[in-house]
Amino acid sequence: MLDEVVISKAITESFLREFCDSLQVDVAIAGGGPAGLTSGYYLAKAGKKVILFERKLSVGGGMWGGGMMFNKIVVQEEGKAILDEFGIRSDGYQKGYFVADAVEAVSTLCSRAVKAGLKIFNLVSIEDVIVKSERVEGCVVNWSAVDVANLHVDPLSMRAGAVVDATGHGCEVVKVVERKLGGGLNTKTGKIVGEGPMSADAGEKTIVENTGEVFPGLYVAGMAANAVYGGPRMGPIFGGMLLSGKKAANLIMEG
Ligand code: 48F
Repeated sequence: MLDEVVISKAITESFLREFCDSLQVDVAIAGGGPAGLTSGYYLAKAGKKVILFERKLSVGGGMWGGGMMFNKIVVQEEGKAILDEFGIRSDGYQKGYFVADAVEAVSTLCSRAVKAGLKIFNLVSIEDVIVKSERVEGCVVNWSAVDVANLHVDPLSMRAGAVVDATGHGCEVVKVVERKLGGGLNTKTGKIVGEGPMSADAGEKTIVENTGEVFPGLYVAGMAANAVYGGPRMGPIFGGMLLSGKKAANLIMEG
């Protein structure tokens, strides 16, 4: 006969074992959109101990909804190579444009990343970072529900060799560093420049250029990179997100 207490113990004990094991990692990623998942996949595949915190119940960020809830995504030639590597099917639309199913894209990115070794904690937000000797050395997390309910509950902290801000348009982790340290970012103003209006081609190019270490120990990837460095948004073309996630992973592995 199934015992409710055994079920409860199985969940809590195995969750807490993995949570404790995650208090000291090589890389912590904020945000489980396409950039964060891609970064996590390449880092985990290379043998890094990597965890990802996603504020919402489900990962995938802005990818599920394609463009204006038409759940298809577009990628260009360079992005297609990453779709192929993950095994995400796509159809040629016209020269240089490929269309994929948004649900297949998110679910496959997530599945391949987790199977490569990425540990995902959903329903958890990164709200702060640990900074020592002017270097980000970890992140500070809390249940998203605490924030939603506006409860006064202290967070917990975990140490990480590198933190990746893949929080999308909000560039939330970089914002915390800017606010608390009064700037000091590796941008032309030392502060967040802010994202520009829609320009698909320029946005896709600059997002890869803008991916990198924005403060010692803190990397920025995906739409957050253009929000920090002042690149344009690009709408529902997603190759740049995948390429940016891969670039952030490579930079961390080289660094
Ligand atoms: O927004 P999101 O999909 O970011 P991305 O990977 O991709 C951007 C595209 O979806 C789209 C676009 C493409 O043309 O412009 O917007 O750069 O995913 C970001 C994820 O981060 C989570 C958020 O819920 C979303 O799933 N997130 C945001 N802030 C936090 C967070 C936080 N502080 N802690 C944890 N997760």
